[in-house]
Amino acid sequence: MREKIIETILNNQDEFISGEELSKQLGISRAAVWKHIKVLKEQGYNIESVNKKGYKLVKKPDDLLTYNNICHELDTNFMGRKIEHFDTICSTNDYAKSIASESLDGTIIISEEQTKGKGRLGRQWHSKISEGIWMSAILKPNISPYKAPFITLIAGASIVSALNKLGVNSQIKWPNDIIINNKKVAGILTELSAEIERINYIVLGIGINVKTMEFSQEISEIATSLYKENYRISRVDIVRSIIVEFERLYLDYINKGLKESTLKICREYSAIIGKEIYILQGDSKELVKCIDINDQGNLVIKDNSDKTREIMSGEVSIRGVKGY
Ligand code: BTX
Repeated sequence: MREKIIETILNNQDEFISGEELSKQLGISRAAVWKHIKVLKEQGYNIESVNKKGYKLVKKPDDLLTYNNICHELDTNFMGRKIEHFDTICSTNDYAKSIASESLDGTIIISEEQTKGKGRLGRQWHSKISEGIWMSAILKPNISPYKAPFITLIAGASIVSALNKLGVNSQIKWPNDIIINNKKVAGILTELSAEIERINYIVLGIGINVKTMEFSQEISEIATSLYKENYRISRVDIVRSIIVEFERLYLDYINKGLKESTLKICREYSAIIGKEIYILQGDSKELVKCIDINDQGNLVIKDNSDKTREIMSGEVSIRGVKGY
């Protein structure tokens, strides 16, 4: 409905359109028109409202995550060739899964808000309106299902690489968190639909806190945002940059089996290699030293009896000794 309101106001060109006229044309009440206009203003639309004249659009927001804003002269082969942008949705991952079978490889779903954003293992992901990037990509790689977890590492590598190119000093907390100053700024949720031999599709969900200044109490100690860390970067630039970085690393892996470029970034920007960390699994908590990320993308650790072990992503959660 909000897109229709924008279209109607735009069709009126430089003239004001009254609330009454809008409600007549769109078949909704004047109160509903007012509510939508309020949200549009919150989203950054500069809409002039003058008593007895109505509404006029002065400027569209540059930072809205629409197809036009993101894909203008974007240098990719298949990522983001189709983008669906929502004002609000339950979860971009859930929606992406519901349309994945009929969708093109590289389709991206983005929403300004998620009402049921998800983390791993059914955890909640806070996704307030226009404060972050809540997006999912539908991927259809021709690889064996066991190779799919590496795509989480590719996503992590492309996020830090994109952020660092935009001047943000961020790190990867293997396998699926991006952190700044020991706090979580982004998370990755990879979901797979597969048969024994082949992948039907992968939904790669990425959540990045961009503009949030105040987090709910439950996560205020562990979460941060780019704005909170004094990085005022446009969401559109971040998404564009991630898509480009991701496609490069992903095609290296899918088409040529190359992992080196991803692993190099994961090691170079690792927040945990060389440090003591806690490994959490169910109710158990073990203090170990993190040694490396090996060529399979698994974490290599030394436990307290000095034994070297390999940990696969998805098995565990990790906490730093200091901070998150
Ligand atoms: P995770 O399970 O590693 O992290 C979830 C945990 O992180 C929560 O239990 C909570 O403690 C904390 N948390 C929740 N919200 C936030 C937040 N906004 N910032 C920092 N910490 C938070 C990480 O799972 C994977 C998250 C993927 C989110 C994307 S958004 C687009 C896509 N759609 C969807 O439903 N999920 C993905």
